Amino acid sequence: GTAQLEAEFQNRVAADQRIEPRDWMPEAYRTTLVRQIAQHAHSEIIGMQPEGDWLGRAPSLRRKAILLAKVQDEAGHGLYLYAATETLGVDRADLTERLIEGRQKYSSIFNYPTLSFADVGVIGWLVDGAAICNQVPLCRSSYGPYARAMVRICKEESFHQRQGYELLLTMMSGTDDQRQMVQDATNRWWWPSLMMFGPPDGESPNTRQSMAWRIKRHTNDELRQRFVDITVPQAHRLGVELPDSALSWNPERGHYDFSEPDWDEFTQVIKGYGPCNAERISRRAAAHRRGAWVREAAAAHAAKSRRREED
Ligand code: FAQ
Repeated sequence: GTAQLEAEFQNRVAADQRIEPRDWMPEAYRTTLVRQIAQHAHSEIIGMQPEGDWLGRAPSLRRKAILLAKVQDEAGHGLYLYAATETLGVDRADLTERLIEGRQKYSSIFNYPTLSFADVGVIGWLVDGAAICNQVPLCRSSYGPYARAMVRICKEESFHQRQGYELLLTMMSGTDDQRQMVQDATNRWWWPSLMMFGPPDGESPNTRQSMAWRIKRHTNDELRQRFVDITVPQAHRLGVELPDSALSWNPERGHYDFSEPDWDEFTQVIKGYGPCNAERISRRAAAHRRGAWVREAAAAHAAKSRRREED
C-alpha cells in the first residue's frame, strides 16, 4: 500500500539514492519539485533581460562576445530546467503561461535595472556568485534529473562569475570614473544579492520539508552566510566597499557578521511591485506571443514526421 511505498521512498532518500522520474514519489514531493525547478527555469530566462540590455552597447568586441556567450548559456540553463520539470509530468508551455499570468515566481534579483556596464561585472561577481553558493549543493539534490542538470549549470556559472570579476578588476585599474561606476553598482546589487537566498529561516515555510526530502541541503541563512564569507575577501581584493557598516569578522562565530536586508522590500518585489517586474513580464509575454508561429510550425513538422514514419 501507500504507507509501504512512502517508507521505501523515505529510506531511499535517507540513503542518498536518487529518485528518478518513473519511481513512486509522494504527490507533495512532486509539487515542490515542480514549484522550485520551474521557478528556477523562469529565473534563467527572465535573467537574460537585465544583461541582454547591454549587448548592443558593450564597450568592445571582446566584451560583447563574452556577454553574448553568458546570456546564451542562461537560455540553455532555462531549457535543461524546463526539460527536468517535464519529467515530472508537467508541460513547459503551461509553465510559461503560469509565469506570464503571475501564478509562478522567478527570482527577485531580476527585477532591478542595469544602469551601467559596471552592472554586468557586478551581476557576474555577486549574482552568479550567489547562484553558485545556492546551486552547488543542488548537484546532490535527491531528484536525479534536477541534480544532473545542476552539474553542467554550475560549471557554466563559474565561468560567468569569473568573467564578471575580471571585468571589475579591469575597471578598478582604470580611471576614477570607472572605479566610481563599480562602487555604485556594488552598492545597488549587494542587498538584492543577499535576498536571492530567500527569507530568513524562521520565515521560510518550505525549508524544513525540502531538507527532509533532500531537495535542499542547507537552509537559506546558512547559504547566505557562506556567500558573505566568500565575498568579503573578494571585495577587499577588488578595492570596493560593501555597503554595510555592520560587516565585520566575528572570531567567536568564525564568520562575518552582517546586517539584515530590507525584508519589506523583498516582499514587495516577490509580490510583483519591484522596480522592473512589469517590464520583465511584459517583455517575456511579448516574446512568447511572437514565437507562437515557430512553436506551431515545429509541432506541425513533428506531427508530419510521425505520420511519415508510421506509413
Ligand atoms: N525570489 O520557503 P522558502 C539564476 C519564495 S539564480 C523570488 O524559503 P524555498 C542564475 C519561494 O519561492 C536564481 N521568490 O522557499 C543567473 C516561496 O514562495 P512559493 C534562481 C523567492 O523554495 C544568474 C517563498 O518565497 N535560482 O537564475 C525568493 O524553500 C545571473 C518562501 O520561501 C533558483 O531558483 C527569491 N529570491 O527556497 C541567471 C535556485 N526566495 O514558491 C542570469 C533554486 C524565496 O511558495 C543571470 N531555488 N522565494 O510561492 C532554491 O534554492 C529555493 O527555491 C530558494 C527558496 C532558496 C530560492
